Amino acid sequence: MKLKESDFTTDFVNEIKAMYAVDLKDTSALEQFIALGQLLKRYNADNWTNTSKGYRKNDLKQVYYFSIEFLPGRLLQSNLLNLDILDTVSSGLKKLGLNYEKICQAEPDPGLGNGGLDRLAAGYMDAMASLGMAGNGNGIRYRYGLFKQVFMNGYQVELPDDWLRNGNVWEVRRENRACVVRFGGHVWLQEQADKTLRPVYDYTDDVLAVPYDIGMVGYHNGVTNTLRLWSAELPPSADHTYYSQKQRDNINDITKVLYPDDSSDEGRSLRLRQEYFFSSAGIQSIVRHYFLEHNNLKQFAQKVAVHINDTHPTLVIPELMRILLDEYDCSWDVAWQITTATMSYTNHTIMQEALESWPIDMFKGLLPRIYQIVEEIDRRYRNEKTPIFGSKVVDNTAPLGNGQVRMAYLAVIGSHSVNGVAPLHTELLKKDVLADLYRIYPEKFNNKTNGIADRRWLELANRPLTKLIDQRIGMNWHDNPKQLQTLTAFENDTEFLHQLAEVKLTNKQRLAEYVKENMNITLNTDAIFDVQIKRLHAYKRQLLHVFEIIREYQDIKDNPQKSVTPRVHIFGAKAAPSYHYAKSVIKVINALADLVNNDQAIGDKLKVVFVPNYGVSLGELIIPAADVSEQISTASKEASGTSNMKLMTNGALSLATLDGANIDIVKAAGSENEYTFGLTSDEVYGYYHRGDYQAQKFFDGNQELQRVVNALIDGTIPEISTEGREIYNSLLQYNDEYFVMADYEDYVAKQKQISSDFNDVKTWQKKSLANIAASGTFSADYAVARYAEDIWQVPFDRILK
Ligand code: OX2
Repeated sequence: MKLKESDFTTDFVNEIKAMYAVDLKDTSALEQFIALGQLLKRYNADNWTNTSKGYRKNDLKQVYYFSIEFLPGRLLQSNLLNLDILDTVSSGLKKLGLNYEKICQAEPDPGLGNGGLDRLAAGYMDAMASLGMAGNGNGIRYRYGLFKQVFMNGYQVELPDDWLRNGNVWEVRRENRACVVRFGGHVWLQEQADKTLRPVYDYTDDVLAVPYDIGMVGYHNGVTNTLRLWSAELPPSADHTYYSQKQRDNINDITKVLYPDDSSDEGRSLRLRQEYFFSSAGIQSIVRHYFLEHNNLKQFAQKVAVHINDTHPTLVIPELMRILLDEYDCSWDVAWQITTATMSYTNHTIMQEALESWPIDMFKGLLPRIYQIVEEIDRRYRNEKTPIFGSKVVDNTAPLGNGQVRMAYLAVIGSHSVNGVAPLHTELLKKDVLADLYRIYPEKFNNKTNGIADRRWLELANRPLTKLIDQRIGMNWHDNPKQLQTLTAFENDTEFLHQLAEVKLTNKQRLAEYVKENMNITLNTDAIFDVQIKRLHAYKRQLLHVFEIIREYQDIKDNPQKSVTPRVHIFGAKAAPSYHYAKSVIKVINALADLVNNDQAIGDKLKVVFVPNYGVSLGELIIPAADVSEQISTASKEASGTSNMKLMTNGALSLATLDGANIDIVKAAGSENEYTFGLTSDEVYGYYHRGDYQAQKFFDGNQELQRVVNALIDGTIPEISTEGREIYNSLLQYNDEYFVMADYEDYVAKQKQISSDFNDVKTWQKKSLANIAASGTFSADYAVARYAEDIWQVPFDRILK
């Protein structure tokens, strides 16, 4: 949009006056942020209205991306960038004597997700809008986010993430679009006048689903799509009907807190209610919207695509069936044809614990009509497939089995497309996790490698690098990130490589300032910044990284005179509140940090920083400062990974196993520009099949490893006697489920190589450049374009070369 700086400053001052009735100089940064957000919403109002009107007028096919979590990060800067008014607004604010950075930081970071899955969903919303595609998001408006992580005595403590405290300036409450979601009760079939049977629901617990819409602003294209988040409230009858406090609480609880856990059984019934709540509300609203422009269901699947982001929204399948059968009198076959043609599903993990299933009794009690429909899907599936594939295969893949409703199987059976998120992951789905279903429906399976919102992670998070790239190759890459590839022309340009190093230093200084101010640790910005940021999980193997730190520590202590390449090891990670092992690892890292950081003999040769409360905003600070990107999951376990892509585009070199999208990163940037190590996925499966992995053998055969592992239990690291022992036992008594011991030697060898290579600044920067140049292919714009072409069949405007 066009905006004159003087118009902006006038508008802003007026906005402040109207909202707060005080002078500008008396407002806080938070108030300034809210007023600015309000003003942007107004500036963008026509775009938002016209976008949805345009989709309706042209009767465009719409995609609805269902995800139980979205992790959008702060929106102020990305909205300013996408509206093309970032410079005008920041300089206008400066003219008014305000601090633009501070205003940006006053925005709360919505804690509406917990990791890569949710960040991916938010990135795809941005990409859909930027491609000019009719894409909508559908999720839950959690009153409280995941949790705010603080460390007390090195332990993770979870505080409530009250992100909505001051409201959410980007949202619009649309009470007139609310709908009722029913739980529990009895279902029976009532004969109608025309002798047909219709289900009738008695004694249900009704919940009002109220949508809050957030505008998803497209990049320089005037498009604004909608992310719709549902809030659970008392139904309209509440004024006339008595609701006990317990009933009220039950309703309010549905959207109160983001389910913090992917590893425990607690609150499972609440989680199931959350899943049905947003699935049902979303589908009801889609059907209602479809019938604004159509008077029969014939074109439904040509006009609507529903995407199931991991299994949590799988109940959209029986819910759409319910509406078609019970409210539109469709026959089963017609309803099933429409439903499967509409639905598509992405699987994000091969980890068994994340393949959701619900005890039938719980499911039936909470969702009796939906259960009847799932039973019928199951019955028909068995009847159709058993004669062809035999009862063993069908038993293993049917929606109902072992007393459970199996969500992943239901999602595959009820969708026309099933995709994994990196080539290796998709192959493992076909070969292992969903092998039987792949035999039955080979045509459904396809791969869509993940992508990241590069405008956020490069253009916004790393302004110095963006400026440098613009100077060299112009700005076309902003529209077509693959054009970053042209940077390779400068791979031997000493001046450019030097400038790259300067940019990195600037970003490291920025991070060092934050660390000094918030953690009182002084960082040596000449050191290698070695970064591991992701959820804390055994398979991601933060422990292997810990071993390297212990090794470095012992080495410096043993050889105080030896010259070493200084290191700063940086972690950011939240552990699920009930994930005991992960919390022990956090305690160990913090205790190790205390030991190392306070040892005079170590000085600034080695530092360990565990930044608390890692999230999108901290990622934006840490990632541009990274030299090394730790992507060290046990091969086969990380479906894709996305921090690997964000770090790559900011010029970090990957230290990586051949897992997930690491493989594709290495291919794109060239293996000479990354450090790969460890067992391959085939080797890991080899151990599984033979059953002959012996961690003890690796331990016995490597004295250095023995010393490192013993440091967990011999008092080297103070105050971890319980946690150290648990981890020690997980390795030696329980045979090291994630092959840390097997990969140790190769990992350490690569770490040593890094320490030596880092000293050759020019060669290092050349490798860094190769990463930046090759990173464009991991832009979410391309990923979403492929979803649109292959799966959703929705048109989009932008041509991506
Ligand atoms: C994550 C996967 O673990 C990660 O590898 C992937 O990059 C991300 O999803 C986005 O696809 N919960 N989180 C994930 O999967 C599940 C389930």
